[in-house]
Amino acid sequence: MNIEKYKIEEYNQQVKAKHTRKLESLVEDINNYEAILQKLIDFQIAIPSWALGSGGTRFGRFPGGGEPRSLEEKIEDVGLLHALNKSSGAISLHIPWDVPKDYQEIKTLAAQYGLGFDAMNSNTFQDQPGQALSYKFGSMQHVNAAVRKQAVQHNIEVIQHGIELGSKSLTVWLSDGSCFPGQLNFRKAFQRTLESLQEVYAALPDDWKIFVEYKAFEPNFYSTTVGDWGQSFLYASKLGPKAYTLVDLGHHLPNANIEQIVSLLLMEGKLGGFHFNDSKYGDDDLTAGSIKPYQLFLIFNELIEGMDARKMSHSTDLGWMIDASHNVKDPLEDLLQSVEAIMLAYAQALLVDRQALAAAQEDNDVAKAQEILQAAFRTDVRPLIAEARFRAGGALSPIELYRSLNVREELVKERGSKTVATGL
Ligand code: RM4
Ligand code: MN
Ligand code: MN
Repeated sequence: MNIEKYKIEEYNQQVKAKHTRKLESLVEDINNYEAILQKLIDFQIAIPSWALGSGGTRFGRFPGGGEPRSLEEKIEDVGLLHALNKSSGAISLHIPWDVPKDYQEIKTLAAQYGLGFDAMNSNTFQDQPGQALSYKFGSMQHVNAAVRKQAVQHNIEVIQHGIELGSKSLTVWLSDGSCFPGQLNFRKAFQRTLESLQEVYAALPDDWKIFVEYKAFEPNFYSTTVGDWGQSFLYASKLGPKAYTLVDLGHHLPNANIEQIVSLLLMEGKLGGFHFNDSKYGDDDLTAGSIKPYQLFLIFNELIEGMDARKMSHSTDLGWMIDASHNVKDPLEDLLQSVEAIMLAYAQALLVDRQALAAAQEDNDVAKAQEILQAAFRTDVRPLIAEARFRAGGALSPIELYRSLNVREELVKERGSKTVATGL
């Protein structure tokens, strides 16, 4: 399915007057309005290929129908999102769930929707049919060198797929760890993992980055071999300049100060990428900003502060991705909501009066510092995001248009109600 340009324009015409009214009163209070708007237009968030179908838990799965049956249909889905919001200009693939049959065809299709290929993701957390050796006791940390080799080889294959598609980065998330005390020698597990990662690093093209993702728990529940940002930072530092830490918002222990982690990683030049989602308890993979929007804003506040200090480009110097799972919502609606929440947090953080904040900090004026942050956070920037979308050719309200065009119903008609997308 395709959303024609004229349908977006028609819709925008209907709601334009109301939008303009709201925008005008907001713009009065914003100094560098045009510059902020351009930043919002430039900002793109990659969509994970594995989040286009219904997620599940170990208790069950309740698919809503019309799920993409192939890589082509996943690209089509991301194309729909991008047509509506103009902020989802890339797809992040997970191998072997998304092995392309014909690279050229896939590239052409993606280009038709204006999409690029973001980070490639490897998978050594599941055994695949026909796989020689099992990852039950880990992959890159495994006591058996042959298992480690298999995991390294898989990652090299993922890089090769990525090169063909024009991707520039590899995300490695390892589920390796232990479930019980005594199961593992922590030091040996670390060393083996490092050696395996070094082999993958050696196969990385010069203009590529490798992102080492960390996670505190699950599926291993006693220890994780890349368990927190300290361990990820250690691997990334030992690997070399092409290696970075990736922060997935759901991968911390409760109440972790993620904004502080982000700030220090940026200071060290080792923050590479992001997986956005939200959570109440753990790796819940909920819609970004649905539980702790203030935390999302505070993270963006540090991102902007840290990136500006290093003169980094907001839109291109870090890998921005969503990593989510949708058990009860239409995945496409959920992703539209996530992108919107990320854009809102970004816009609010752009509004922070940085000079005044720095002065309040130097003065130990705690109340003033809080006032400055909360003034930005409590600004309703929705019209600003809508305007950026409008100028880029997207819909003023993507979800409203998605619903009025009956996109999901159309997808169910085309694909059927019992389709299952590859992924988790
Ligand atoms: C993991 C992690 C990875 C993702 C998998 C599917 O929890 O977040 O980024 O590749 O889930
Ligand atoms: Mn992730
Ligand atoms: Mn996760």
